[in-house]
Order: sequence, then C-alpha cells, then structure tokens
Amino acid sequence: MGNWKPFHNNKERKTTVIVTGVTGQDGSNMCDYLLDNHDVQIYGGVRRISVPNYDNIQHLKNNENFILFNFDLSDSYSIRNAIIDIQPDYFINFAAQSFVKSSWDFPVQTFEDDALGVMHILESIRIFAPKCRFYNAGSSEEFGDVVQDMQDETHPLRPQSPYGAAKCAARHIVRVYRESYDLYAIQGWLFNHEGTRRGEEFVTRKISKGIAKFVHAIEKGLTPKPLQLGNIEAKRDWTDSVDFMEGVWLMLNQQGQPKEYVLASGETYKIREFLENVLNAAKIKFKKTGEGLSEKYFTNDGKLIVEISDKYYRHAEVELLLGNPARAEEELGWKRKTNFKELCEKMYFNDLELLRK
Ligand code: GDR
Repeated sequence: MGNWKPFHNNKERKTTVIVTGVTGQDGSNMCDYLLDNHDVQIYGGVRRISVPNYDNIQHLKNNENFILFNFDLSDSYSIRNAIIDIQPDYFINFAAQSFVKSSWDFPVQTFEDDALGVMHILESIRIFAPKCRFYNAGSSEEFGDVVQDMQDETHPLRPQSPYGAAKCAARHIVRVYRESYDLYAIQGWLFNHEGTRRGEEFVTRKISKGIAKFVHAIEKGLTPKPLQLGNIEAKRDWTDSVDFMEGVWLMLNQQGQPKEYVLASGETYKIREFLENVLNAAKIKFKKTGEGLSEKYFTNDGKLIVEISDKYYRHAEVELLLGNPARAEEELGWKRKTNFKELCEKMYFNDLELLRK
C-alpha cells in the first residue's frame, strides 16, 4: 500500500479523510493505519460526552495531520457542516451504537444512529461532496440466523437484534444511494474484530481483562473475583481489528464500480475457546463443573474463576458466525496477519501489563 495514489486531482492539499468514532477501537486503528502508511490529513469526529475518553488517540495529540472535530450522528447539521467545511475525499464512518446487547434496551437510539445517521451522511455527501468516497461499517450481525455454513457476500440478511436490523437498513440505503446517484458508497461486512483497544463490555476484552485481574490479584496476595459470563457456547469468527483496517482502505480504493466485501478470518471458535486460550496464556490450570447456567471454572486449588449468569444472555442469540473472506483475498489481495491464538495472547498480556503498571 506504500505506492497508493490519491484518486482525486486536488493537488493543492493532502488527501483528506474524515474518520468518525475515532476514540473507539476501529476509528483509532484506522487513523494509525492511514498515518503510518499514507500521506493524508485526517479529521477525527468525536461525540461530546461528559467524561472524555481519549485513551486510544492520546498518541496522536500532537500530530498535525490529525485534527479533532465535534460530530454527532444524531445531529444532521453537525454532519452537514463537517462535510461542507472539510470537503473530504473519503468519509469512513465507524461511529455507531455498536453493542448488540444494548440494542434491545435502546432500539430507537440504535436505529437512529446506525441507520438514520448513515442516511444523514449520504444526503450531505450527495449534495455537498458527491466525489467523496464513503465507507459505512457493516456487520456479520446482518447475517444473524445463518443459513450457510460459511457466510459470504451472497448470504441473505437475517438479523436477530435491533442492532443487526439497523445495519441491514443502512446497507440498503447505502446501495440505493450508490445506484441512484452514482456515489462511491459501500458497506463492508466485518466479522468480529478485537484487540487491545477493544471496549470492555465486549466479551473478548471482558475475558482478557477479567483473567488478567484474577492473576494480578493473586500476585498481590488478594482474593481474586470470579468473572461472570453469558452464553459461552456461541461461535464467532474473530480477527484483529488492526488487520481489518487495511481491508477497509482497499475496499475504498477499488477501480471501477465499487463492490462490498466480507472481511473475516475463515475460522470460528466458541466463546469458551477464547476463555480457555486466555487461561492457557495465563498458565492457569483449570477444571470445570456443572452445565449451562450452573457451569463453573475453578483453578486446580479450588478458586472460582468463571461462573455463568443469565444477566448476560440476550433476547435472541446469533449462535454461529463463520465468514468466508475468499473474495476479499482474491480480488482485494487482503489477508489477516494475526491468528486466533495470537489474538487471545496479545489481549491478555496487554491487560496484565496495564494492571502491573
Ligand atoms: P457481538 O460481540 O455481539 O458478536 O458483536 P460481543 O463480544 O458483545 O458478544 C459475542 C458473543 O459472546 C456472547 N457472550 C457475551 N457477550 C458479552 N458482551 N458479554 C458477556 O459476558 C458474554 N458472555 C457470552 C454473546 O452472547 C455473543 O454471542 C460485535 C460488535 O462489535 C458489533 O458491533 C459487531 O458488528 C459484531 O461484533 C461483528
């Protein structure tokens, strides 16, 4: 990607990219990927909250190619004004209500942000910056109640949550705008993606941090607290978020009519396999008792490590996700770099190091 050339002819300024959701895992990883590999000016969209959370972008604070601006998906004027002022060449939307479980608690907010917000962006791009290339974060949750062993770009949309349904609505409107107005507007299907910047409510980070805390407590001579989890039988296809960012950029830089791609590892594991990989990384020998809601993980000397709680079960579950990245690998030349075991270890050791500091 080092020899990438901008598609636009504006020689007076750098290629200008809006990245929203910039304080989150994907937004911050995308900024790092772009700043490390390309000559770009980034405008990072941040939603104002009372307790600022800039941890993931602290290291960019003095980078002159990285400017923050206020952005809120629910305010069409903030979107319109940003597009008029910045005149972006690319708009990468990672802002969203992205926690599937919360989408049953906040269905309207989820739909407003994840579907209607996308429409606001598309309308502003159509009117004020029609050459801007737009990427919206799509999700394997759109496939939901899956009907193929491996899900690829032809899999029907069968969402199981208000979140999945909102992402499907966004996918349709992105396609309608692409076809009606000849916009370069796409929505990739990203399967689960994790890493050291993952939000702590998502299951992988909850496990890596929970087990790191368990180990750290023992190191300090304290009584470790057990971790509570929900359905650990569900299967997910996990990749390092860092690996996906290049895939997103490749999707945004296709020749000719843009296509939408699945990005995935092509492997699926139960949540319990993620947990057991982390326990192995922590060198904790464990035994299991009970089944279903009564299942528990103990250390060999009897300390409770994990228990199951129905509090973390969902109204409807996506039991299996397994993506087929063949088309992206063949046509975009994209390939993941970190495997599942490396991802589990990377997240656990990062959390342990943070606690030890
Ligand atoms: P997911 O991610 O819903 O797949 O969406 P999450 O990590 O929340 O759940 C994955 C699976 O783990 C099960 N689970 C638990 N989940 C959480 N959060 N907490 C628990 O204690 C727990 N115990 C078991 C869940 O039931 C589920 O089966 C993520 C998000 O990043 C989306 O925004 C994105 O679109 C998709 O991945 C691809």
